Amino acid sequence: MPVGFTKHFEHGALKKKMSDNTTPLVGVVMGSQSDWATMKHATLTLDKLGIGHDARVISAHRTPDLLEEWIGSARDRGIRVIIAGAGMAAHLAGVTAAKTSLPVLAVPLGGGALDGVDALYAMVQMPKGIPVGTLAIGKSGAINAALLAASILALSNPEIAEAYEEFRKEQTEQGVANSIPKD
Ligand code: AIR
Repeated sequence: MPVGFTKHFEHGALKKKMSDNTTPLVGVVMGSQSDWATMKHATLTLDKLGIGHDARVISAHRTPDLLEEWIGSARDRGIRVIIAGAGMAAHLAGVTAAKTSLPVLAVPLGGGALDGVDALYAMVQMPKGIPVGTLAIGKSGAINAALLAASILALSNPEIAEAYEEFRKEQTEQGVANSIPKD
C-alpha cells in the first residue's frame, strides 16, 4: 500500500443491519507501512462489527504536518474515536490526543530492538492532562482497540451496541464450548 493510503470499508458481517454505519466513525492511524500487518487486525475487527473506518499511514515524526491536517479535520469528517498504532519512539497517539478532544486509543507495536516495550512506555506514560488509552502490545492491542472503540460508539449508537453485544455473546458461547484438545 502506498504511504498515506485511505481505506473505506463498506461492509462487515452485519452489513444488512448496519447500513447507517458505513460512514467512517473510527480513524485508524499508524506510523509506518510496516505497522499494517498488525494494525489490519483493528480494521478487520471493525469490519466484523460493521463499523466504517478511515485507515492512514502518517508518522508523527516523518510527516507531522500531514498528521495535524488529518487530526484537524477528523471530527468534521464524522470520526468519533481514533486508534493510533506506532512502534519505537511512539509519539503518534500522544500528539494525536494533544490535537483533538476525541478519544484516542493507542496500540504499541513491536519490531524494534525493544520489541514494543519502548512504544508501550511512550504511550502509557502520558503525563496528566492529555489522556491516551493504551492497549496491549501488538495484535491483541489492535483487536482490543477496535472492540473498545465499538463499546464507546455503542453508548450513542444502538446498532453498534447490538453488534458489540452479539460479538460478546458469541465469544462467550465459544468459550463455554471449548474443551481440552486431544493430543
Ligand atoms: N514510527 C515512525 N514514525 C514515528 C514512529 N514512531 C514507527 C513506526 C514503526 C517504526 O517506527 O510506527 O513501528 C519503524 O518504522 P519503519 O517505517 O522504519 O519500518
